[in-house]
Amino acid sequence: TQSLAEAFPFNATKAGEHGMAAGMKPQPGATAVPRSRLPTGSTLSEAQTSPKVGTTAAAGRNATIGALERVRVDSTGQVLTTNQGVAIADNQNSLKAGVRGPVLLEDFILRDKLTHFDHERIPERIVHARGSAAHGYFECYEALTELTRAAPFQEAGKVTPVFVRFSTVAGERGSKDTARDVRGFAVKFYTDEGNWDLVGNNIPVFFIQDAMKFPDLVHAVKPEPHHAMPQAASAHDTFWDFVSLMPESTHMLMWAMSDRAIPRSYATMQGFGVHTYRMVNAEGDSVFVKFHWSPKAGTHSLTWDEAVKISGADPDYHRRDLWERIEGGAYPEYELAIQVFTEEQANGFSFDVLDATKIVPEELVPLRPIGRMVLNRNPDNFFAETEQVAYCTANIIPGLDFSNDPLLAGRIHSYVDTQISRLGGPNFHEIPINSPIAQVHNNQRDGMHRQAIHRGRVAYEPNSLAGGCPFQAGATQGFVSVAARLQGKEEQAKVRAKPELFAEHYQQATLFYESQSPAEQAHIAAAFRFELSKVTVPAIRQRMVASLRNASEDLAAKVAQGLNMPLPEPMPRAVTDPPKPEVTQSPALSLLARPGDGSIAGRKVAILVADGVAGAGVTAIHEALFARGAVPRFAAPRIGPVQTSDGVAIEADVSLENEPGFLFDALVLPDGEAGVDALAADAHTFEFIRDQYRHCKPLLALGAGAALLEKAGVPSSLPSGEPDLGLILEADADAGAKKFIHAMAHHRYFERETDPPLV
Ligand code: HDE
Repeated sequence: TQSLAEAFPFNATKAGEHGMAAGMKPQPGATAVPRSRLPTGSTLSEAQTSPKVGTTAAAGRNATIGALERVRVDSTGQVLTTNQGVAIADNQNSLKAGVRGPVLLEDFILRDKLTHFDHERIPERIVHARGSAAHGYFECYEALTELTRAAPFQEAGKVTPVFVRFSTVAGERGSKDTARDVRGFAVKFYTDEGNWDLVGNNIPVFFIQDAMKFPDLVHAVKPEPHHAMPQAASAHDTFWDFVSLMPESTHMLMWAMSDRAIPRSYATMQGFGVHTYRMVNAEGDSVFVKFHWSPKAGTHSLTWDEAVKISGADPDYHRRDLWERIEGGAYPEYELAIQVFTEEQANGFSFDVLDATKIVPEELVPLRPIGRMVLNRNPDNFFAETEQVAYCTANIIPGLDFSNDPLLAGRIHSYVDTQISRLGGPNFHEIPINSPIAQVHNNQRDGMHRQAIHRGRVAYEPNSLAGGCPFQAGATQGFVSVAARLQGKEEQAKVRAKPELFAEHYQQATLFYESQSPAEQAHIAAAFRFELSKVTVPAIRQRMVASLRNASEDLAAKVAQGLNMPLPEPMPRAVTDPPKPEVTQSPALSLLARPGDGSIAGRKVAILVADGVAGAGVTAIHEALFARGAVPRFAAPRIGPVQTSDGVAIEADVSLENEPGFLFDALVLPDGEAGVDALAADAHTFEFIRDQYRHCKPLLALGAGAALLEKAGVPSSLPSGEPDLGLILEADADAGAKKFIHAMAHHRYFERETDPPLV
């Protein structure tokens, strides 16, 4: 018998065709950085043995693992096949009539491959297209049976698996992570009684009050239709044209121009349900609730200059951070809290709780913590899970219900509607990431891509032929809507109108601005200045500043000054004598109110090194940071081994050009004259230092390293003359590490900031 190689001499073996490289197996554990230096499971440099590169999923406390196991594919040791399972002998050459002849139509193997490829893309989400997600669990602190019969809250310690997707709103699927934008915070709870989706944002209010206006808002913020610019940005005419004509946006604009819109990490931002929802107990009694997620790591954001630079160097900044935190074991964690109030209380508030442009201040109704959520497993496959997941505000379970918020009503319709076209038909609930753990039994049948194989001849209810199954659950088990009261004749008439309190647009915008720290207020003014300076039509700028005068004269004056324009007359108000607000200062609205647990886990630190540095000191710092779960990295002019003056072995895992300084949360400068001179010969060093300083991050200079600070023009004290607590000069590495770790827990040193920046 003839061998294949003899039968097809022109069809060389695979290894031969690709050269020797294809025949070489990757070396297990071959990474640039010694594994001992990376957090366990880190993907900073992926080991070949990593569960992410291989085919075995990482372990995690997550009941969805079992359900997804059925559809996991492990190709280890398997041959290539077509989609019909036919083994493919040759995956390199199409079938031709002769070696130099035409390709034959009968090549079903080529057509199978190309046809599938041609249809690999699905439409992206119309908003929130760019996102990243993770698996995890929600754990309830105590039974909430007095408030709700919802499954996740029925006993202390009850664990419910979740899948959480974070997103930006305006940008397309491939856009940058660090745009100034609202972040989506969507949680799918796979509860025992069906899926509950809490589809929230990282900002507790919204731009508009009624779903009727949503397509207009989105059209205004998306790239302008004639030239499709700008991508992932609100700093353009159409957005500001729309919002300046929509005074109800003012409160949301305060949040969107604040540092909330440029979070440091998905692990350091809050999440909010936004709308008022209801909790319903087993007796059918209901209360209003607002949902709040607060990160255990505290709320921290970027500075604008930093966000702009990061978007160039690492557009995947937040996606990478989320992935690496989970791979490294620094699991993002959030506490869930509710604000509970009755309908009667709500009727007495100075604002309407059905108005999504209003918060319920924490000082008016305190937060009650009810559980925690931990994200501990990365998806196996981005498309199958993160892209195909379908969240929907209509997905609620017994024990929860909606309020009459008109924005929420539109959402209850919109999500399923958009998903039917995005995911190709009405059966997307069967895609593994969307299917509930609770079993699905109903008489819905057929449609595109049906997976379930329903047996029997009965597809209707009531029936006797199937013994009446599946049967109605009844009020004790099934979902029952709260019989919401309709109050008086006026509410019962059909109207296109809004409640009176919806017309007051400024008091909570004022509350937000006045509750910020001076640094945060300065950032808000600078953000308005930046965004409006990109607007080309002066009338839009004037209208916006005129509107801001109703929220804050201080802010309006700063913005007008920043835009070099006279202060316009205030915009006429719809309501001149609004009810007195209950709260005029809400410290909880400042990001500084939630500093976190003091941990530095997951934070990235650059340790600059070059040939000639003193190795022992920087190695000691590296170890101290690593021991606390931070991610220290040696950055040198070139990657690879560094010749230290004391012979301590150091391997640089990043270079000054491939990971610029603004990608790090903190910076260490080494001791050792020769090494310091080598660093000073590379101008990247000074960019590193200046960016770290300008972005108000902690810096540690060991011994001779202090000379670099001076050369970079970094002042040794604050503009006020006070000492700069984020700037640490130390000869001794152990003492330096201690002070530095303490300084990192404080995050940022905004006292350094001047406008314009001096460094
Ligand atoms: Fe959404 N929104 N939205 N939205 N939204 C979508 O659903 C919509 C609103 C939010 O990670 C879309 O499947 C309308 C508020 C998140 O997959 C779409 C209105 C809040 C996500 C849609 C709103 C949100 C979406 C796009 C006004 C915070 C991403 C694709 C009535 C509480 C979920 C899709 C994910 C996604 C409609 C307003 C949050 C088009 C009509 C308010 C986090 O259906």
